[in-house]
Amino acid sequence: MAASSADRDYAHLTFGALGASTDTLFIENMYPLEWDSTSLSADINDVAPDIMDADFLVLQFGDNAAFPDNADELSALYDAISSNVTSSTEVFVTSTYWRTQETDALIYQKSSALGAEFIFLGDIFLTQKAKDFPVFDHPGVNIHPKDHQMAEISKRIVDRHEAARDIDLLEGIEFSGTKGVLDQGYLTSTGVSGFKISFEGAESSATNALSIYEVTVDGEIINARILASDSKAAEGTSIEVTDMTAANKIGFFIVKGGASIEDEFVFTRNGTSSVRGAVYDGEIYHSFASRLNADGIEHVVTAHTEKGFMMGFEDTRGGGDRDFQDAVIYIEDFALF
Ligand SMILES: [Ca+2]
Ligand SMILES: [Ca+2]
Repeated sequence: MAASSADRDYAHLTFGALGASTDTLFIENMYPLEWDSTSLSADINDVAPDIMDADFLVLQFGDNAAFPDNADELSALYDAISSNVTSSTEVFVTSTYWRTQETDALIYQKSSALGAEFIFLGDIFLTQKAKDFPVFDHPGVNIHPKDHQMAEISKRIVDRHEAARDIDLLEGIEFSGTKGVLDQGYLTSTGVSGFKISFEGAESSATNALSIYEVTVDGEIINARILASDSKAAEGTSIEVTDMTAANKIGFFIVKGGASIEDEFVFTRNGTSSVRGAVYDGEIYHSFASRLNADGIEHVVTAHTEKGFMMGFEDTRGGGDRDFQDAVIYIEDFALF
């Protein structure tokens, strides 16, 4: 950590944003336990009373753990802490900062088992060079999160705290939580591995095709493909998606009225599309950015759940009943993107 002063580290910023006194803030640097469990029991015993008393707990481990060599140590660390967490504590677990996918997959599992909110940080360091402050001579220190990145980490924790914790999408019931895609930075392909999309129950008078595309680093939308021509009919099934180009971002869209998996959708940067060469004038709603939607509003909600990364779509122009339950999918193994 390399904030310019203690009050600019993310712990102090988060406590300030929550209106909590920093007198009640307890910070413990436990990084040696990420690779060495020798003193695990004794060290956990030392902090156990503070963990058990905490109203708000943030766990950030993994950047110092080699994978797979230290997977057992990292796993044991989470388990030891988890055994001291009570149900009255609001728990947040962050990904690695320097984005280690296999480690993140393990952390995500531990986070789910703990019932914690998982917060992805792995895209923040990519912005670091452009917003470096302060600058340190030592390169090892310099790559740690500094003031701007600390503020971003804190913002993500506070935003998640304020977002609805339990997402329950119900037919015809307006969804009142946070809309849009959480952790879009996580929806990025490494090109080395696929992921699985499961279709869940959804209710709508319309048939909705569920579809995916990639967004290149230059912002071009490419490789759009229909995954299910009728997401309702696909309920209970899943599909594997592979062969995405590394570093491309991933967006989903629904085509109201359905579409054939043989249809070819071509998007321009502003989201207009053509199908089989003709301009498509039906309704399409995108997860990637609300500006791509004809009505300019969000048509998707997302949440990290035990079943994977959930995504729910609203299929009515202008929002309709805003139940975001007109096409629902879970993205599994997304930690391996
Ligand atoms: Ca709806
Ligand atoms: Ca609905």
